[in-house]
Amino acid sequence: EWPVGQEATWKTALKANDVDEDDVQGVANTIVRHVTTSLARQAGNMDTIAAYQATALSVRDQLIKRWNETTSYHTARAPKRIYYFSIEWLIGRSLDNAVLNLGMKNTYEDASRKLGFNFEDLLNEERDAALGNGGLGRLAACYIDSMATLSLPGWGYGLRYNYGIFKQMLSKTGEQLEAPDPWLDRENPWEIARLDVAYPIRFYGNVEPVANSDKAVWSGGMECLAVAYDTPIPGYATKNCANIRLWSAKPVQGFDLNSFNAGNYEASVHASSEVGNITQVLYPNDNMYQGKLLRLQQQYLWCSASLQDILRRFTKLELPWTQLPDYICIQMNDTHPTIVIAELMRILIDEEDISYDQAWKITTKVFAYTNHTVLPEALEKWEVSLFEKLLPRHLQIIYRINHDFLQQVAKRWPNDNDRLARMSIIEEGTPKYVRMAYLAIVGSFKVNGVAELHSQLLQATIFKDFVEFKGRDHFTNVTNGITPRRWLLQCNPELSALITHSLGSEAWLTNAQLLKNLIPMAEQKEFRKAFDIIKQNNKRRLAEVIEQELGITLNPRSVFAAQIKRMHEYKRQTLNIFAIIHRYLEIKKASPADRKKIQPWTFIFAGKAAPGYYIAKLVIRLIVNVGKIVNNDQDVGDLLKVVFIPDYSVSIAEVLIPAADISVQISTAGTEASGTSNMKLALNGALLLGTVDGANIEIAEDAGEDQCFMFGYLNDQVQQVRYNNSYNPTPLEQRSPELAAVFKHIESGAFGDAGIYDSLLKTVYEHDYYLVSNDFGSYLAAQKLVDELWGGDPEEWTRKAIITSCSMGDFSSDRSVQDYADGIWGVESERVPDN
Ligand code: CR6
Repeated sequence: EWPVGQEATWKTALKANDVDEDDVQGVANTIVRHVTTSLARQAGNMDTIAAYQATALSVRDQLIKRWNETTSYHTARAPKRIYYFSIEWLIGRSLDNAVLNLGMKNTYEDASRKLGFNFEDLLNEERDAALGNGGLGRLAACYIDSMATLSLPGWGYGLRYNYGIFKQMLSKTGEQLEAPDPWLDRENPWEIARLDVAYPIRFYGNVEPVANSDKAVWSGGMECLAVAYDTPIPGYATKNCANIRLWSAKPVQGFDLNSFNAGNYEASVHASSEVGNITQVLYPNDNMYQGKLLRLQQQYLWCSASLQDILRRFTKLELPWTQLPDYICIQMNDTHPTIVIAELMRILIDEEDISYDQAWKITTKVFAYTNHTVLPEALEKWEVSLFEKLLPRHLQIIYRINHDFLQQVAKRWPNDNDRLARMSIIEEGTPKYVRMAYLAIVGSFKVNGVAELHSQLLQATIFKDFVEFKGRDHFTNVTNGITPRRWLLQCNPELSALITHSLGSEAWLTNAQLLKNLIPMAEQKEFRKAFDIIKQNNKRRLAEVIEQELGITLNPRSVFAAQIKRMHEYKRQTLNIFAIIHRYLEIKKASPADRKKIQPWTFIFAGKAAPGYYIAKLVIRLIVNVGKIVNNDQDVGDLLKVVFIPDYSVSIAEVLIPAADISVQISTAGTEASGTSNMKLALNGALLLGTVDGANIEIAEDAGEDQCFMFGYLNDQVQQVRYNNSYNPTPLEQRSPELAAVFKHIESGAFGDAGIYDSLLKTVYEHDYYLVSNDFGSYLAAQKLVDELWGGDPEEWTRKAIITSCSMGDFSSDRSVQDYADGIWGVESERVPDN
């Protein structure tokens, strides 16, 4: 057991480092030790930043210990493991979450108080780890939390971008400005650099076939290294600790001195800095594909390094390759990692001497693919010429995969050339493209969508041919989920305490289904009162932040309606802001007596627009400028406020979500695959004001439609309405006189020079692809119902809020991850024994 030295010495030393969960002095000792050693400061010279850093390092020690125990346990047991490949990890802050999951929040609060610091202040020193755009990246973060909590043997793999999602600022005229997010400028206490875990990655180069075999030799080109950085992720109420392994690109030693740039020192240094570029920055697009070479380099570096890492772990078991699928499963979060399919084929064939057919049998049992969108502009297709230049061997393999695949299709449907063209992994034409989603389907054993409607749509539309070919069983649904640890326990401590108190235990934190036992409490006045006071407190807390940061005074008695998500035409922030202008015009028209009957609203927006997305940026500008007018109009007073909170982030969401009364989820039916802010808001007691789309449908089913305000055209009507908008257009005045009046007001220059918003309004005047004008009337009608309930029956409102919140058990990411584990991954819990 003890490889070197004395067992007794080792044991004493290991014990000396242990800190009991409730040992306040012990925790304080570790914090001070980190100040004076790790941070090289004098104990007296400790500001809040240093206190945060030392505290984080102290927590990290705890995590690493658990991480080590988990790793040894899993190595010894050698279970099947799940690897979650995601190009985005939108983690946010870690300190609060970590101490909560460790069950040590009180201990850390006490220890920091005794050292002269307020724990809350320390939490606010932390920068968000914002290595993601929106829902997809945050989903990965919720799933790794659940994997750890369910004690599943699994890791996440991703990229360690030096710059996360850009920082959003607003100009004086309300335009979005983007600044870099150098989140690693300050030491990142949550990561462990593993400079010894590094893999070579090749780009470009030449391929030589090997005679009489399926093999080829890929050589030359550019080589670099992918170096591992680990972020331990603690489970809740388990010792298990998962890991996110992120890769950073580094030049390989002695880079190119011989072959590439012989004798040219400066050029070789330049080339090595080019390598560093690969993991510089996260691409800031959400639901939008952009075929950049550097992005493909990112994808390949990430996939190749992760796969090499996984295979190294597998080879230690000394098992035949045919058993690989019994030991590993790789879940592809969208198509971004699809190249990993060709990479596994390449390694098995070219490096492990396995025949093509055998390699394909193994490969297709390893991968599963999650699709996250049906929007055509988001589907990845790489230009063949670019692909061939960067990854020549992989393109050959993909051609072979496609050839074999199309032969099978042709056998089943002889002489159906249209079908072959539709299904080909290679899209013919000039230029040619590699369709990554098709490669992902063909190379996987299971494909899933992320909400019921979305999964149905996939099977009925963009993947229809593949359902016919592969069979229904190849496709399934796993509705998204969110972690109740971050999205209730951490962000809403008062409501969590009420729930724990009322249920008499904390078991709901690992079994969210228990929440429904509280539904009957909605009928009790006392409980409603307690629930309502908490909502008021959360609203006041948000109002204070907004007052401080933006100088806007909110009325906490107004309906807080939150639309917080990426700016996108399909999400229809437009519908919301146009309805706000309509409401403003109504207030202006009303007599002072009538104004008294109008219900007060606060509309809160937050979200980033992709830097190149002109229309989405124009919507931000409109929202900000409407806010400036409305918020300062004496006639309006407290009745209407419009707030755009800049630089939306996970940590801002944690303050916003508990304070919302209404959750605005108004995408055109059939466009939002799932949505996840809808789940977070509902869990925190916001009523759903939404369209019949994505996971809204399942939320309304579980909460009960009585609890929700649903409106708008249904998915199966959208095609027809859209067709009419384009081909039998009627004037806007006829489609919606209210919206026409709103447009007139905007065009009068009420919110900035006439003309600025013309291109935005034009999208509705013409085509109106997202049905803004068609759904406008029913959106106003739905808001009217909200008004009536808010003004008419506040007790009933609170009752609905309680029922909504307590009906969200199904939307815990524990349920989603367990569904994946049982239905797709075939992995089981491997819980580290308590002692
Ligand atoms: N943009 C979907 O649009 C879904 C998440 C997570 C999205 C959103 O409805 O909730 O994924 N899709 O499944 C993509 O990123 C492609 C998203 O976040």
